[in-house]
Amino acid sequence: MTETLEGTVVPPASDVDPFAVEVLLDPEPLHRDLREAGPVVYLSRYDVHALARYEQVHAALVDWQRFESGAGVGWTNFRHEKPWRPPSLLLEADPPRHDAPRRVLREILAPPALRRLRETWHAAAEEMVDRVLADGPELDAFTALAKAFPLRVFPDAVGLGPDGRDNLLPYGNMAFNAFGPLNDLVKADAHRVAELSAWVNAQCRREALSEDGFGARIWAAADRGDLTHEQAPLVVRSLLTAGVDTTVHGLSAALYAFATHPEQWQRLRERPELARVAFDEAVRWQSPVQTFFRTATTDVRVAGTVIPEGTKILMFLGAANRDPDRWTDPDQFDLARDPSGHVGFGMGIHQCIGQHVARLEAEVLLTALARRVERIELTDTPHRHPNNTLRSWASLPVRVHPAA
Ligand code: OVM
Repeated sequence: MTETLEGTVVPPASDVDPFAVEVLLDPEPLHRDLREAGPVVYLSRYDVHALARYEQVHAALVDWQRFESGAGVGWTNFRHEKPWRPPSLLLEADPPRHDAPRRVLREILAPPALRRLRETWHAAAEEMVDRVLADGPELDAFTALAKAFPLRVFPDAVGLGPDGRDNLLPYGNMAFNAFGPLNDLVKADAHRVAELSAWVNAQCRREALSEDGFGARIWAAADRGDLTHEQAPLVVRSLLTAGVDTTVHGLSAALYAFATHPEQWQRLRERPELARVAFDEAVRWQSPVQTFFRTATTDVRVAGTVIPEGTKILMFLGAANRDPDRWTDPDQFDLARDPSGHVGFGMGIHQCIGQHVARLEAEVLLTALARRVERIELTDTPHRHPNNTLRSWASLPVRVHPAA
């Protein structure tokens, strides 16, 4: 860091590519380097400023006035480039436009509204775990549990029809890749953009949705005048974009954590009420959503560095969640810690609106497993699936030891 006469700090520069496949598959070394380099690092390859320390990431997340989302939360700057799809009314909007959609969806996904799902989801988890265990002790926990469970319960809760549900994960994978630069991961999806978008958009129509799901509630809010009828399908689209891959890879993170920390699994078995905290700790430890961008609405001074108006800022949520200045033994997955304050769900006005849905999925699945399984161990190297934004998985081969 160099201090100029005016007290303005020239940040360290790096030509590293945070979206290179090797980095995406193993991001922790880069996170450490960026945290240690300084509170702000200039990434020359993408002409953005990066924040990797908890203090600065947290401060940027809660300062929506100076760190806007409306120019997109990916690398693409909507002020200059056309977004790949109409911007999200939640994720890619700022107050006041952001507020009505946020209020409507928050109500629909709030804990009281989820109570009616608990019984059904609990039963679904018990049934799935019984069936998986009946198939023998060796399984791919990614495919058989982490991926299967959200797909079993969430699309029904939204009110989707039975056809084409296998488009959900590819669509989410594409949407999360699209926050990164136009690299090979984005290009690999390009041939499916039109087809997958058409399917998702069709599911957002009122006629495509059952009468008792989250989707129908969004349309009912439009009938009440809380939203316009033009906004309703876009809010449904947010559920379908942000609600599937995130939980799949978040549950994977939790299962991976327990497969590699048997003493923590023991603790969960003794106190199953820790399931929710365990999930949050897994989200802190792995940060399924690794990064998001913001755009400076004015020349913003961060720890002495001036980030120019209109430029992008890359926030490393995963690095902040393991910042040793904020967390004791940050690399340890530990149910005894209080993970609250982690930025794995973001922070501030855009903080994950579906987090209660995700926690409920995790709670019912982990408690069903904890009752029946004494130990989970890896039988082979788990495989990651590279994505520009998601810390995602391809396989999680394990052996489970059924409880007596
Ligand atoms: C959205 C949305 C919200 C959060 C994450 C996300 C693809 C999308 O509103 O569409 O990731």
